[in-house]
Amino acid sequence: MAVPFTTYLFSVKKEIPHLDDDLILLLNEIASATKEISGKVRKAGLLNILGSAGKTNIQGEEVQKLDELANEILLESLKNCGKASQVASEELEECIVFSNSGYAVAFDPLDGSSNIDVNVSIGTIFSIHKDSVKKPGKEQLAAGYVIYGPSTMLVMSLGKGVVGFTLDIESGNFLLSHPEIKLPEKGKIYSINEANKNKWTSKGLKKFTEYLKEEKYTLRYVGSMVADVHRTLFKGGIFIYPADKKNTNGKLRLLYEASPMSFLIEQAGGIGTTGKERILDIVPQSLHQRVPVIIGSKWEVEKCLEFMKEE
Ligand code: P6P
Repeated sequence: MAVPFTTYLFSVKKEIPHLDDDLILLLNEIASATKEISGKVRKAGLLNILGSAGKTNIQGEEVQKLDELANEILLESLKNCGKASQVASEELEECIVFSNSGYAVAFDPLDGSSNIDVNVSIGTIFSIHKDSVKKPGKEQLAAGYVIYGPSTMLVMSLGKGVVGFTLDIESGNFLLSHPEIKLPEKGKIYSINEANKNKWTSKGLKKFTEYLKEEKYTLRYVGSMVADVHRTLFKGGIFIYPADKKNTNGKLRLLYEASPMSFLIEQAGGIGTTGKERILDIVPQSLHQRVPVIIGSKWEVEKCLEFMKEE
């Protein structure tokens, strides 16, 4: 039988110095919280938890009922497990401090909420630091996401490569299904919301996407970062959410979207940049800071940077 999540964590403990029992407990808590979220997502239409919660969050975005529920499930789990000192959530204006000891966790409880009501893949993204969420992404101890797609998968890195687990409905366990996820050096897919093309602030980026079309690349854009990055991780290529005239720092948030996803992509052999700097080098200035995101296979990201430098 495939290795269960917790068994896997204990089996790699000796190879990963920072993976202590507390971090294993914390990761296990996050995994079980996302199992509960997965259950709710998969029968949302029967539980009257689809649609808007009738409020807007700190981002100025309309909160969906499932956003709120996922946030509550994660907060409750992280508080009760006693291994998180502070948490930051996309849905909360400020950090919540649980105690003065434990790990710092930043998460997007349900990313891609505009897709919830139309049954398209969404996900939970998490990032774990030693003691503060406001450290550069390169200091993450662990980062990952759970994608609620045709199957529920947990994809994670502890700083030594990327590994994937699939939720087995019968046993209720995340079982090891992808022991080593490696990003292809080059892909044939690019992922960007071309509807915003006339608002992009980089002319080089426009030329890059035109170049990809001449090179017969396919465009795939789900509109859930988790789904678009998951496909990029497995198929290669590039995912971009650039700066535009409306979102001058891009739309995606550093702490719980750009940074954990860049960590995974780099660990899988790719590159994560804003177009100007490595995402993992950025020292966060604010909790909900946004950054432009250009992540994916080395070949495409380096080619994109070449075009952006020419402008
Ligand atoms: P747009 C979802 O709302 C999200 O935060 C990410 O998951 C996704 O990549 C992006 O926004 C989509 O934004 O403007 O293309 O709809």
